[in-house]
Amino acid sequence: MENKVLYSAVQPSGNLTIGNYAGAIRNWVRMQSEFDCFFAIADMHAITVRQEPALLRRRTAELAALYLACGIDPERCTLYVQSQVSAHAELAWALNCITYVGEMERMTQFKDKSRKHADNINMGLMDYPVLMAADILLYQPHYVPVGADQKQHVEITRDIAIRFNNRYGETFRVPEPYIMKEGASIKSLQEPAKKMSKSDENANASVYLTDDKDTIIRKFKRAVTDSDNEIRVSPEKAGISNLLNIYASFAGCSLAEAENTFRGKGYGDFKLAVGETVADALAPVQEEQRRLLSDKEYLNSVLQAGAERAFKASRKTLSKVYRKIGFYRGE
Ligand code: ATP
Ligand code: LTN
Repeated sequence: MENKVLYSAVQPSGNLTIGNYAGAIRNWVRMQSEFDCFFAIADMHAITVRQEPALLRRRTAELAALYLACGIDPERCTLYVQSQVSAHAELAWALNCITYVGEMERMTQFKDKSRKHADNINMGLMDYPVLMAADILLYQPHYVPVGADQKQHVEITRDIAIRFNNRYGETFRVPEPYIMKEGASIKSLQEPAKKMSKSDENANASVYLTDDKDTIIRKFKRAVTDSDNEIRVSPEKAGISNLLNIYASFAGCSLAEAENTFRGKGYGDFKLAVGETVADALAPVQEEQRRLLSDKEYLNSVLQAGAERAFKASRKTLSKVYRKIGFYRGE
């Protein structure tokens, strides 16, 4: 029997955080033996907010190197850059024409980002979920692993797929979101009600994968906690709960084990231990990413092979869509 198909992507829109790592990339590595995986670098999504061109280019390479450094195997998976495969933009157009403006206006991320970028509420920002639906549906995946914040986008993808199938006949597989539990939502170190995000303006709120050990420890030492001194998971203790979650995720233990490890300890020692655990877990990945970035020839060859494979798979779906819609291809 053929393996089930899995699709996911990350935007090269900033320095990746430990949220992206624990909530996304690291889990994919575990899944590649079980599934046929497509992993994209979503540079077309990244330009829905302003990007400096040279930086976007550099971050795309860095993200590709990071995928590989984390253990994504380019022989087993299709790793590619979204803008190198034109079917994404093409399918997005077709899907735009069966998606309603009202649906897009109601998306949580659109509302958040419109508030944050009030001077640049462009069409792409609103259309973001449709492009994401196109990414996914082109490859007919069974599962789409994402962090909890992206679940709504996978749900709208399902709605769009079902709508298209109803209107034009069975065309797309309707994918399932695959939400990771441990590490599914890593919060900001400064405002633990918010998720940790690579575009946060406060550099102390996020731990970046490029941070060195001293920086990581310093950020954890400054993490917001509370005024009592109990180390346990509780809705009233958002800061401490977040640190326990991060620890569990990087030490590879359960939340209950993390609580046991630190029961009776002070906040200072706890924060130091979390910082050291994260820094030590990241060190080998950082080293390998640096090595790969100095070998651009290899990196480019991986991405080119990935784009070729993605091109073939995506054309198959796009041709089917164009036929169903009624685009003339010669009678
Ligand atoms: P931005 O700040 O640019 O919106 P982001 O940091 O939220 O970016 P995305 O590119 O939107 O990151 O997300 C990439 C992947 O990482 C997604 O699967 C997303 O759900 C996951 N992810 C992002 N932030 C976190 C987090 N704090 N905890 C767990 N997973 C996360
Ligand atoms: N919007 C996603 C990145 C993304 C994605 C996708 C994720 C773009 N296309 C397709 C899964 C499937 C995000 O994580 N911000």
